[in-house]
Amino acid sequence: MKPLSAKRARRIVAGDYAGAGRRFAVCVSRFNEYITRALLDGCLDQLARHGVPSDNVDVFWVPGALELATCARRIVERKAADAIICLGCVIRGETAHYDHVCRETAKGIAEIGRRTGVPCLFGVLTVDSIEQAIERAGTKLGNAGAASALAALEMASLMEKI
Ligand code: INI
Repeated sequence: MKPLSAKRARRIVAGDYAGAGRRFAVCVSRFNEYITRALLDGCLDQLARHGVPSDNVDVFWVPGALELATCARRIVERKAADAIICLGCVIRGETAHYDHVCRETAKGIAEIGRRTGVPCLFGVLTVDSIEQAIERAGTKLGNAGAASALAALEMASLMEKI
């Protein structure tokens, strides 16, 4: 990232993507597992590419998106990670309580980050169809798991620098 002029601020701080020495936890939902496995794959690949050794990555499976925040909170309590990546997939066409699941999942995950200062990344697809999910799980619109891993790397670094 190009640094802004130092004259316009006392200091300018941004996280980097260096993963060596950092610990990450990934909480992943079994619901829509065909999709979430692809997100997990993209996430783990991105962490490895940025120097995070596999010994520093824990993966926790939960039943559905609504359980992601509960799992993340326990990880924070155990001081087991510098950042937590939550992966899931909620598909509107297949659930009557889509809005409720999306809202509560997003709120729960965001709250953990805000309350504890441990970055907690929202890598949950909220889509209208399985086709849209596939597009975001490693095909034409990238991989949301990989994108969340990058955000987690950046936030873990930033938290250390503040
Ligand atoms: N969980 C998901 O992760 N994705 C969904 O699309 C979904 N649907 O369709 O309802 C879903 N529901 C389960 C929910 O997350 C909880 O696991 C369940 O309600 C038990 O608390």
